[in-house]
Amino acid sequence: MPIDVKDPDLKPKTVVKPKTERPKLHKVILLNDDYTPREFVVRVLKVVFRMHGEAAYKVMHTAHTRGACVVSVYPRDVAETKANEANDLSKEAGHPLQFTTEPEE
Ligand code: TYC
Repeated sequence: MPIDVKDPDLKPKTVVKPKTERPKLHKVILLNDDYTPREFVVRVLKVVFRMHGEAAYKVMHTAHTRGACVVSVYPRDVAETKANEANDLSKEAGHPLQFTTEPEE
């Protein structure tokens, strides 16, 4: 006998909704300080966050004038790795420059 696709016994009785939500992206935030040279901030933004000159300068300048600036958003592990990398470079160079991460709303 051929399969009758309209046969109620063959229809799914429950609809399974996938429960997995997309994991939140995390912001990397650049904090201003009074001591780190502007050129160093721009260099870190270029090297660690792969930003081009003008965009890096704008982010640095926004943090400088407003106190902080979102650099970019990434999956949590990438955001934390990049923030740590940037903080390590700053520490090694003897600058107090700080990057933090936080989940997006
Ligand atoms: N405010 C620093 C200075 O005047 C430069 C600076 C900019 C430092 C942005 C940190 O996130 C920063 N030398």
